[in-house]
Amino acid sequence: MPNHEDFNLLIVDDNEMNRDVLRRHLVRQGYQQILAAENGKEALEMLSGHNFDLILLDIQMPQMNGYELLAYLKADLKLSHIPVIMISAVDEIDSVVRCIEMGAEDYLHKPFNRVLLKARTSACLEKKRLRDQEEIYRQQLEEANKKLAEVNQQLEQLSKLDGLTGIANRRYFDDAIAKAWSIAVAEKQTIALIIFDIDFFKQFNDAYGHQAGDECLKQVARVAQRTIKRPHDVVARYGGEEFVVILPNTPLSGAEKLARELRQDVENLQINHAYSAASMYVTISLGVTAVLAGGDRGYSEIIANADKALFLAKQQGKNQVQV
Ligand code: GH3
Ligand code: MG
Ligand code: MG
Ligand code: MG
Repeated sequence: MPNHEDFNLLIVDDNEMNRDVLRRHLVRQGYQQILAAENGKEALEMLSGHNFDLILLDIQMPQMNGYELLAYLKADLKLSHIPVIMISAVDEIDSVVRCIEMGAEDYLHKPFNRVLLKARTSACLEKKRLRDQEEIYRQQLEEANKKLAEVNQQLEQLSKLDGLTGIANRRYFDDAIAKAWSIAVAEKQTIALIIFDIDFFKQFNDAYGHQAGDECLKQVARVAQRTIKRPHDVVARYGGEEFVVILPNTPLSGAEKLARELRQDVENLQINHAYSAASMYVTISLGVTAVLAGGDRGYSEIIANADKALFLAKQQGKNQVQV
């Protein structure tokens, strides 16, 4: 529970004696931060410079009266949350109803009963404190949810990257090929695919160790990313020592040219491989395919075709491109 002295109170009354009586009562109840205004206009000036927790508002005042000030407060987003207790000599039900309907928290008749004043003031302030606390929690919750969404997005992205090489993984590829295919169908474009696989990699691992094997995979992935550089192309680790490249809007001739470049770039890495029958360095075999998207064929067909071409490349002696 906060202390009474933490609350900021504003008395608005045109009668000096009324203001003093009210102030004295409130001070006796333990409130210390009490400001007073003579009319609505003066009150508004004070409101622009202070944060009040409660306003005790007279109705009949020259210039801006209590109704007018109340209406102004309730229409202002920055002020509407401040509770207002009307304190007035107007002893008519209509006036009470009007104030409550306009958003006043409570109503006290002058001359007021100090026990009633105490009870209503502290009830109002306690409600205000709880609402403020709720607002703080709500903001914290919103902040936490925002951070959670960011973390989830990062996790989602990480879950689509291959842990060893840092390039797209199989999951990413599965999404990407489906998207690229539907775009190709809509645009009536040719889509090409390259699947490649490191030659004699089992022997490489056996001879140089798994760590060297991992390092080799990383280098091959890096060089593939360097060679395949258009923004919509996707290089992914398909599994093990097998990689796949999606080339949207690319004819077979273009894909084949790229595949040959890639084969050369990997051999140029000059990763020694004494147990390869195809070269003195680590090499790859590549299968290339391209189809005009559309009709009733799906993208599984291009994957199967590229796989077949890769199989042929292995069969024909490895370290080569087949279509
Ligand atoms: P081919 O020339 O016909 O492709 O034969 P290969 O030996 O390359 O192919 P095989 O399928 O017989 O062996 C693939 C090897 O790749 C076996 C496996 O241990 C290795 N491999 C798969 N993933 C990883 C990896 O993440 N790290 C390492 N170091 N080796 C891997
Ligand atoms: Mg008055
Ligand atoms: Mg292999
Ligand atoms: Mg393989």
